[in-house]
Amino acid sequence: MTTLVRRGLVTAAAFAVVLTSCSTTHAGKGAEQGLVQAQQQGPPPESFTDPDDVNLPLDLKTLTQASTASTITYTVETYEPFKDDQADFSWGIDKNNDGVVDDYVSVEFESKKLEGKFEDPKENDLGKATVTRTGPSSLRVSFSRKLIGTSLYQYRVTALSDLNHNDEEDPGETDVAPDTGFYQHRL
Ligand SMILES: [Ca+2]
Ligand SMILES: [Ca+2]
Ligand SMILES: [Ca+2]
Repeated sequence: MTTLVRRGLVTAAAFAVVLTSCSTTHAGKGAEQGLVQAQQQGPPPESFTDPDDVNLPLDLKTLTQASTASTITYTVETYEPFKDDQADFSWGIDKNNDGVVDDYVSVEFESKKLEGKFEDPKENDLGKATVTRTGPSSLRVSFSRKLIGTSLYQYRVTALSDLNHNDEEDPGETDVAPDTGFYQHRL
């Protein structure tokens, strides 16, 4: 009887050890996978809504931001559909959060196609940005995270409807989001 109980105890103990080691292994793997996924995917994407507030072809509606370990991606959606040759968007990036825009991500129609750029305020080209149409009233632009270099920055978005076709941003031709300040983006 004593032996049986002991054996039973031993068996139970051994079983417990197996269970523990199993669950430890699983937890470790899960945590590792979670970490790798977090590194690849970054923080969850965020979405912002701008009001239907200008009487222009490009009226900003929804802006999103997302990031991975290597790439930052924005999308823009307007209230009305726009053609490629009407597209003129820029994301003014404030890298050091001092309220002054340092660089721009721009999407414009140039050489008969949509072109994305990462440039400084003097329009010096600092890197490329990849543009994709995602719908009749939306597009996506992505660029290397190295071009920003910090883990927290802010930006604001401008849509330009060049009503007088002078390739300049004139009063009454833009919709800006957010209406005041910046969107924060933590990478
Ligand atoms: Ca708007
Ligand atoms: Ca700045
Ligand atoms: Ca103009």
